Amino acid sequence: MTEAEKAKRTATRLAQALADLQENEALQIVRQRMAAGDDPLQIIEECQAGMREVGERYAQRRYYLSGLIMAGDILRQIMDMVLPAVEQKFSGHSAGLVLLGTVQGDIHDLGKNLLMMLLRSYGFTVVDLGVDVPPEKFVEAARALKPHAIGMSGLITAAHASMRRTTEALRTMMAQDGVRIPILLGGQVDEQVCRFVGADYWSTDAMEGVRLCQKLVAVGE
Ligand code: B12
Repeated sequence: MTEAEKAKRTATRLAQALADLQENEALQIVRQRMAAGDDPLQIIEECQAGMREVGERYAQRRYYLSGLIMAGDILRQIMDMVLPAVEQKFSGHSAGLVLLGTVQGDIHDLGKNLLMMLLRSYGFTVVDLGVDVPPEKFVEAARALKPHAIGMSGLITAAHASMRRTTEALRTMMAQDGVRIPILLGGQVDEQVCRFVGADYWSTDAMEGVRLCQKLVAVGE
């Protein structure tokens, strides 16, 4: 077996172990790969594939809510192992300020937290409003902080309407205060959702979110 084939096989094993809720096996694979110096971002990407499969099984009623909870718990442990290894690229000065939150009605936060930790490891200052954040709270924080970007996360369908309400409230505040702050969406979103919400950008990839924020800060300065 070539090195590339071996790598692909262990990658599949990690996504599979997570999808099968095999906690010990998943953690063991990550431990071994971290010790072998594997790319932490690649590990995170494979975990996302495993989590998508968990979601599929839940939708097909092969898993119950307890399955989602277990998968979330395994992913949290994996993130704890992997994220400290993501290099501190720009230590010492802030690369920019980003305001983040999961919108009202939604409590999913693993993806948002991942984005937050990646942004921080790339030197950003992040203010995290948490989950189930009402539009007024986004507006209040954005008005006080004037961040370089505002990121909203949402994974359930109902989050789209919340994102739209929040965007409308933020646009009103920006018009009153004479500022223009880019609004980014993440989670279960796409181009159509972005248009419905009236946001500026969307991504389903935390690393792409970081690159986007870097570009926005560069443009804004
Ligand atoms: C784990 C999980 C849970 C956990 C969440 C734990 C936690 N602390 O977050 C728990 C058990 C709490 C949960 C609860 C529920 N869940 Co749930 N859950 C999932 C699951 C399996 C994985 C989500 C996840 O963490 N993925 C891994 C992370 C890393 O990926 P991510 O969130 O997409 O984030 C990535 C990117 O999107 C991006 N990103 C994320 N945010 C942002 C923000 C910005 C600005 C940017 C740029 C990028 C970005 O970065 C991340 C890394 O690249 C999904 C399945 C799926 N397909 O996603 C279902 C899923 C989202 N859940 C679902 C449902 C139905 C529920 C419940 C309603 C179940 C219930 N009956 O109570 C509740 C929701 C309650 C509520 N009001 O929010 C459905 C939603 C269906 C829908 N269309 O509405 C899904 C799709 C499962 C399914 N197929 O049915 N869930």
